[in-house]
Amino acid sequence: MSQDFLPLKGTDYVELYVGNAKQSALYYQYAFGYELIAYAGPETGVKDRASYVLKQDKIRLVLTSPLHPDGEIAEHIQKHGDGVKVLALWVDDAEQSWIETTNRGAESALEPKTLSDEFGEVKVASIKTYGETIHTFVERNNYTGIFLPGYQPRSSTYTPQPIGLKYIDHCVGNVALGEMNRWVEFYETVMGFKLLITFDDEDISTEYSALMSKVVSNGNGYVKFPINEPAEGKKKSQIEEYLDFYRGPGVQHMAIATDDIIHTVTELRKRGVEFLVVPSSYYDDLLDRVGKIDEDLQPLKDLNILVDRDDEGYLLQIFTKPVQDRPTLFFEIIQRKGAKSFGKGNFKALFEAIEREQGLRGNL
Ligand code: TYF
Ligand code: FE
Repeated sequence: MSQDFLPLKGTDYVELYVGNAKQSALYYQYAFGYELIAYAGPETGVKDRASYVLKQDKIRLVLTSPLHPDGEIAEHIQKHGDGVKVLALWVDDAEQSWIETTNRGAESALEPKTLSDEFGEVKVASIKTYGETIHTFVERNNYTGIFLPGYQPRSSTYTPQPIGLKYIDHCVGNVALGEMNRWVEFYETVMGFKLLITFDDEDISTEYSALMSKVVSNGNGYVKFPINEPAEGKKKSQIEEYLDFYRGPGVQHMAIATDDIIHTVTELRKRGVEFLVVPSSYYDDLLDRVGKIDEDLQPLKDLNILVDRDDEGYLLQIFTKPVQDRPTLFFEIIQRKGAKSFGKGNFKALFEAIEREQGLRGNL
C-alpha cells in the first residue's frame, strides 16, 4: 500500500462564525454541556474579533464574532448566518499537509505560519473546501498553552456537567446540484480520502425531497465527511432549502458521538434542545427490523431515538432541529454499537420528519 500523504490524527477543532459569540457560548455551555476553556479578543490583544473556545471530552468548538461591520467574518455572517467556517484537522506537519494538498490542486486559504507564545509553537495552514468553508491543518509541537497562541484560559462561573458528548463522528457538507462528485474527487485526489459509501436517489427519495450522498473517509477512518447534493424530487429537496438559506454550500450537520445516548438526549431535552420527531409507529416494528438490542424500547420511544443495524452491529441516532433561525446547521447525536454505517434504514422516517418541518416553514 502506498504511504498516506496526509496522515490525520483527528479533528482538532470546529470554528463557527456567529452573530453573538458571547451568547452562543452560553447556549453551547448551558444546553450541550460544553465547558468554556479559552478566549481571545481585545483583552488578549486581538482587536477585530472575540472567540470563545468550548470543550467536552475530545471536542473543541470555537465561536467567533466580529467586532466591526466590515471584514471577512462580518461578511460571512451577513451572507450565511451563523455557520461553520473551519473544520480543523490535527496533523504532525502542517506545512507538509499544505504542500501535499496544494500540489494536488487545493486552493490555499492561509500559507503555513507559526504561531508562538510562552507556551510553545503551533503551526497552521489552511486550504479551501466547498463554499466558504476551509480546512486548517494544526500542528501542535509540544504546545502546552490552553488552545492556540493568542488565546488565554477563561472559565465561566456556570460550570455545566458534561452530558456525554465525546468526539466528532462525522461532519456533513451540502453542495450544489451536480457538484457532489466533484467534491468527492477533491477529497480523494487532494486529500487522499477513500469513498466509503454511496447513497443514491433510490435509497433516499421520499415523497417530496430527494438527495444523493457519498461518504469519504481518511486512511485511519478518524475523519469522515459525507457530501450531500439535492436530487430531483416532486418538491423542493431539504438540501435545496439549506442552500437557499445558507446562500451556498456549507456544513449541514455535525454528528457527535456518545457512549450513552439515552442519558445524553435526556439531558439535552431537559435543557431545551429540540429534536426532530418521527411518528410513534416507527417503534411498532423496530425490533423486527433491527433485532435484539441492549436498550429498552420504551426510553428510546419516549426520547424519539432512532435505531439502525448493519453487518457489523447497530447504531442509535437522533437529530436536532436547526440550531439557528435559518434552516441550516443542525446536530446529530450518535451512539455506535459496532455499526460503521450512517443509519440508512432511518432515512425515510428521518427525511419525512425533516420535510414536515420544511412544510411548516413554507419551504416545500
Ligand atoms: O450523515 C448521514 O449520512 C446521516 C443521514 O440531510 C443524513 O446522518 C443524511 C442527510 C441528511 C440528514 C441526515
Ligand atoms: Fe450524519
